[in-house]
Amino acid sequence: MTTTGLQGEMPREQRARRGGDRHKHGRIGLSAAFGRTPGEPEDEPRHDWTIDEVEALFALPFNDLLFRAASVHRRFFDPNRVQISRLLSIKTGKCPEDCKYCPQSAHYNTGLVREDLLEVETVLAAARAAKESGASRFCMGAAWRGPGKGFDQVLRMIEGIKALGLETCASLGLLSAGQARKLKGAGLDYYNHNIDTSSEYYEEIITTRSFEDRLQTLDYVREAGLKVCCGGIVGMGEKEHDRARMLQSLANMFEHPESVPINLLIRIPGTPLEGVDETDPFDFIRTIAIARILMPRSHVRLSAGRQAMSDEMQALCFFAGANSMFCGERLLTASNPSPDADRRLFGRLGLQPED
Ligand code: SAM
Ligand code: DTB
Ligand code: SF4
Repeated sequence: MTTTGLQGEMPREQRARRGGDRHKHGRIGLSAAFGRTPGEPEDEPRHDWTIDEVEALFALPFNDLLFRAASVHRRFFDPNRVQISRLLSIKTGKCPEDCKYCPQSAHYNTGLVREDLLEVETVLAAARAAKESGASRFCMGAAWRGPGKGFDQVLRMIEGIKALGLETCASLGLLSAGQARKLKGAGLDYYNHNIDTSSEYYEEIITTRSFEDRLQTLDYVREAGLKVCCGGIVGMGEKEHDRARMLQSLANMFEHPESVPINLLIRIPGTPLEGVDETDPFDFIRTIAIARILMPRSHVRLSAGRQAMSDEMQALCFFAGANSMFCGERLLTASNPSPDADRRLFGRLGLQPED
């Protein structure tokens, strides 16, 4: 029986809803908004959030929500430390999947320059540079449905990056149980695999695989003993209810993902989502704050989309509990703020990289 996804011995989506009975008080009251649910040990992460509770958090006045999120953040983390990861696209473009947000899908013409799987040495040189620039984790992304030929080459990359003393993360698409075990054997620390949105909205965004497929891979990743990096995207035309359902699915997993990337959609010309309405920055910050409250011990990553954010918006994200980010001019294919801009921001906010 699989274990990661969502709790217990039930089908996954049902498991996501388990525990709803224990906290069936609909919209939470003010005391819960400012603290913990009565009777709940303060430091015990919960896995039984109801949709009503999560939606009630979205409905809180902004200041109340941020106060609560910042209070949770301070109980579990130094609020002035941010974990720094560096991202590299090791295989770029021509992906068979049809994710409507993605510049790398072969279904859309985004003008992207495609690139075959990089050589091990090229990746190790990038990892060395990332370490020198202060990153503690090196993350590799591949435009694959899942690993095929080239997988052994990726295993060698992981071994080499580990030997440099960096943490490793890979995002290679759907995995088999055996592939997850091989990644663990090569020394991989984290596997990134996002649920991206609510299970209901998922098929509006991707038709070539299902939400259930993603949960299956996450189960294999957990069973192999890897840490999970799993989050989603805000700003794809989803409703607040979908954001609440996405966060509920993450928080009700059997174990919370150790890393929760919250991406702001980068609207890429040529993708079906290029013309979607701009997201209200406060709604994005709310999503970060609620991720922090629901998954108090996880690193919440202020992930893609920082280039379109003001310094003030990023500062509010850090206040709301974001404590991880990608540094370096490039994410996978899209641009990211320059290291200089990030250094200035850290200086102005008194933030320090996490060791
Ligand atoms: N192919 C693998 C997969 O889909 O799992 C790994 C790479 S994929 C690019 C990793 C994640 O990047 C996606 O799950 C999505 O959350 C994020 N992403 C891709 N394009 C994005 C965009 N335009 N804006 C924000 N996030 C994006
Ligand atoms: C994640 O949640 N965001 C990263 C990482 N995991 C692999 C990827 C963001 C990609 C943004 C679009 C691009 O650079 O192509
Ligand atoms: Fe392919 Fe991943 Fe992009 Fe989807 S998000 S098109 S799977 S690279």
